[in-house]
Amino acid sequence: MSKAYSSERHIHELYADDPERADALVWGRRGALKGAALAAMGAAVGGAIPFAGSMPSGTMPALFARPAAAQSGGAPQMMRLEGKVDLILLGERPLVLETPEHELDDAITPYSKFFVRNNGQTPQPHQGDPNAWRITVEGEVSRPLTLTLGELKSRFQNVTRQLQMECGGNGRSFFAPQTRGNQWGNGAIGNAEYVGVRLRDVLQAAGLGPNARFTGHFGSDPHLSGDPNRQAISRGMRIEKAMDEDTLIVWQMNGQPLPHIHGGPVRLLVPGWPGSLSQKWFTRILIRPDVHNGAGMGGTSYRMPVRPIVPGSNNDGRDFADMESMPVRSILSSHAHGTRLPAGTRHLDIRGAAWAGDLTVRAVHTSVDFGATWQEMQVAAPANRHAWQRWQGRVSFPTDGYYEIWYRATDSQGRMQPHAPANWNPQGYGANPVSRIAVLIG
Ligand SMILES: Nc1nc2c(c(=O)[nH]1)N[C@H]1C(S)=C(S)[C@@H](COP(=O)(O)O)O[C@H]1N2
Ligand SMILES: [Mo]
Repeated sequence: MSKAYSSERHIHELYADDPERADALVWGRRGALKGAALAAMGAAVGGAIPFAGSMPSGTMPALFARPAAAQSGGAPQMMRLEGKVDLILLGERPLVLETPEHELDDAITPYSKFFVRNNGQTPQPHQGDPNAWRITVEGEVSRPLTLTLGELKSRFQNVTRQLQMECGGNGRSFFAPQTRGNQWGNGAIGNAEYVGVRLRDVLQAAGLGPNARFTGHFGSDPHLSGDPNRQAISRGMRIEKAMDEDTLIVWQMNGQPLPHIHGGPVRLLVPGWPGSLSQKWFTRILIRPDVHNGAGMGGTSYRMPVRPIVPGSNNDGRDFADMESMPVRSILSSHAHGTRLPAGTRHLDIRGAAWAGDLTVRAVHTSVDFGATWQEMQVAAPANRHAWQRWQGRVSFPTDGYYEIWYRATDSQGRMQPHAPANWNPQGYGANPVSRIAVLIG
């Protein structure tokens, strides 16, 4: 919470230590916020709560909600890689860096603000001519191929696309009970402009056999243990997604050679599906008759319950299904959580982005009265299929005080971000609840 304001300590601390007890004290048994509790909460958030009357019972003010990235309840730890802004450090080994949501304010995410997710060691940067980098295509093909980057560039049609790539675990921190893995907020997303070739064109050159039904992806990054016989990550997908015109092998990001940390010289870019499919330091694709069995496949990895399971329960994931198109999500990028505005501010122009896996976003709505009323924002068309969509609009505040801006998107099939994350699963995929930021006026 950069730009956050301080507030009376005791309720704040109570929320940090024991949110359930704090909630019970504030809301009491009848779940109505009034009298002394209302005054206490107002004091704690640093201002009156004009729409307290429409706060759903049991709602923890956004200001007290555990900062997504703070594993231990404290302020998130930041890290600055060369050429990047401060990103939220979720893990050092392997290196995992989340973009603060309000930094995702560019239509095209620059290198400096692009999240980083490694599963293994960061490999040594490729030495020498990048055009000599080789990839192989093998398995259920009639002509196994080895192609240099130079050949990829010259033999196949080069395409330029803006594509969104989102970690399968984006939003994981919103699950309760907490699930294992990096506690992402909404910032494991980037929308960059890539140059590459269609994986489809390369697979057609290799000639898909009659049993070509799935892919397996390989990269050159060493396993965390250093064991050369183990993969850092090696995921795969249905052949239909490999043949999608937006699934690319890319070497350029935002007009520059693909940066090393993002998989340069060459990576896969599989937009709209879990980011783990977008193999960095890409060396090999195996075409298979059956589902791939590499690291990150099977069990509960990137797999979701088909029938809901009891939150917090153990499950080996045998009956789960591989996660494919990512669910609808929105971010608010114009203002940080905890923003303080001058007394008398009555309107605020806000903006952000929204996306929905393979689908598009039909609408984005915001609420400043805890979801009692919603207002439709303007949503731009995507630059191309699989690019995110920017949204903007104006919200109004009747008086000074503590507000929350809630925001939620609806996809082209009418599915909306839920009020609480649905379909709890052991590794915390697909949490896309309505998001909110706290704003204090005066
Ligand atoms: N070779 C390799 N590719 C990889 C990974 C990895 O650890 N190694 N991480 C995957 C995951 S889980 C994600 S979300 C994206 C992150 O890409 P980025 O670091 O460029 O943001 O890369 C994917 N590709
Ligand atoms: Mo990921």
